[in-house]
Amino acid sequence: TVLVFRIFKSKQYPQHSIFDNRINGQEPLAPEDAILLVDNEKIDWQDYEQIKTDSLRKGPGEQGKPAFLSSSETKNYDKLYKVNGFNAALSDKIALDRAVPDIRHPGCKDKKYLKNLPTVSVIVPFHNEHWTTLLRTATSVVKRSPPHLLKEVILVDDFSTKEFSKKPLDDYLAANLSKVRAIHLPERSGLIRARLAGAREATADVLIFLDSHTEANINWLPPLLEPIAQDYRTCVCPFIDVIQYETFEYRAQDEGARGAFDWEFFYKRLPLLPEDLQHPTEPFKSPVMAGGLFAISRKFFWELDGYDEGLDIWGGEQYELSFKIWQCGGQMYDAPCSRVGHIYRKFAPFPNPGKGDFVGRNYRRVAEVWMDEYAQYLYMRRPHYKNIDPGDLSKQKALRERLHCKPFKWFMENIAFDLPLKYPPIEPGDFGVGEATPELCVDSGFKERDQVVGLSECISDTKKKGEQNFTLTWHKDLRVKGKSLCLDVSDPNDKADVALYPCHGMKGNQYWKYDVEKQWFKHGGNSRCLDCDPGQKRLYVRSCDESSRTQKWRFENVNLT
Ligand code: UD2
Ligand code: MN
Repeated sequence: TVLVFRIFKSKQYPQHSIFDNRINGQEPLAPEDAILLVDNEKIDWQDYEQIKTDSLRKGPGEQGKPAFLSSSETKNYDKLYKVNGFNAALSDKIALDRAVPDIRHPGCKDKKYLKNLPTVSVIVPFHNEHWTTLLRTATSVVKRSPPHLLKEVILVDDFSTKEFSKKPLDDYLAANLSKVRAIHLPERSGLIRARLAGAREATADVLIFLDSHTEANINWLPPLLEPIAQDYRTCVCPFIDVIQYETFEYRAQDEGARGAFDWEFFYKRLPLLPEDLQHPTEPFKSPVMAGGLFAISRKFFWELDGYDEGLDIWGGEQYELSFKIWQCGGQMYDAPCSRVGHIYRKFAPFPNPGKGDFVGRNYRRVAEVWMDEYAQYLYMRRPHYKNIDPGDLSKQKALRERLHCKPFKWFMENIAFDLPLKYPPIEPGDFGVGEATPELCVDSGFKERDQVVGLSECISDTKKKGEQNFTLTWHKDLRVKGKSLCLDVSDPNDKADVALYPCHGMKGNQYWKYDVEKQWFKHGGNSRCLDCDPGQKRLYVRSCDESSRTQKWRFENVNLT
């Protein structure tokens, strides 16, 4: 193995050195000239014994299979649903340490990671989280983390009113989960200040934030930590899987996408880039995080001054931190081999805590501090934001100055370069795919195998018809969302039809390569391009032509669920 030298500027940040300042338990080096020897040996971190015992588990919800309540068990169903927004009665029936399915890309199983990884503090804010979903979060983290990497789990109780949140929780943790402790905030502080309170208590090299209704999947930690060990100014997000709110089934939401937003600040996703699809198990750059689940070095988090403390209750903090990371010298990645399940609730069960439009105010703060002239795109959709008083922003603006952070224009042009400025539309006619076909989208029209695919008017909110959601996967095929049908061209002739065929993942007739620059969808080995006749709403492939206006395609953003 090769030894590399790493030199940390520990004079400046002695308390935030990324690794504990010692090697193999020896006495810490003097912080002034700490030179850390890092062995770049890589190892297989997977816990094969646990994988094997987990594979044998049987019972409700085991292996992430959908579970159900029997008719005699539905007594508390309604009551618990109402206060949680998910089937909490069913959660109580499922083991806290249940086995989840290994749905990682097969290549993840062969991956090795640095032997020498930083330690972790996991921080989980919660407000009135249901007992068993909260404990399942903590249990899965402890169960699936190498013990010497996991220093602590801090549950931050944001002034919950449910009875177990105080002493019963503390007692349970003391008796069952020695690494997990709860801190109880004296007033409702919102998730942002709750995360900050947890981060201030945390002592490990890396902070990992999770929502209070999550489950860590197999070997989730090393893929999150390695990019940070290599460069401490890196934030890494896991893939977020779906724990279905009704059945607790554990499944993937898709095969990965780059995080983004529309100009009403709804979280949206952009397609992976061609180079990302080339390496499906490698971390890829993502413009913004979903918000709840990410790893960041403690040192970098505090260099960025954590979150803006003026952000209240819920919302907008994911944009604040993402913009800050990119604009102020960091980078953000999604790591496909790290997966964490999350319950996307059916509805939000919490009443507004009497704080008015806190989301609008949060958005205004983020826009004013970080988005420069691009803030107007937000205000165009939501003119009333301009009338909200954002409060004192001097601290945030001073930070931006002090860290010499880049302009938002840089972020838009270099990181979120494919985020359309016209999304969502202001005028109905604004909405479209491709320059020459401003109102037409590829539409598989609920057709079946072997049937030809065409174009139809893009679906707007008022016209809910058509089937226009596709996924470009790492197989480089284009799948109809939610089905295993792919866009397929078998005819080698000019203007060959595009038809639906079961996805085979073998490239060939189903191989599509998106050229970001030219906005072409190139098909198969013989390099034809996706083309159309807007008049006849026909779709076909033809030889690629730089001057054609009917060969330029754009992805509209795709909704999260
Ligand atoms: C998403 C994020 C969430 C956060 C939010 C925007 C994911 C999976 N989830 O919404 O983390 O970024 O967008 O702000 O990316 N909580 C408190 N105090 C409060 C309200 C919430 O502690 O006043 C806790 C809550 O118990 C949970 C976490 O904060 O653990 C996130 O809240 P959520 O689950 O309601 O947010 P979600 O998933 O809808
Ligand atoms: Mn959540």
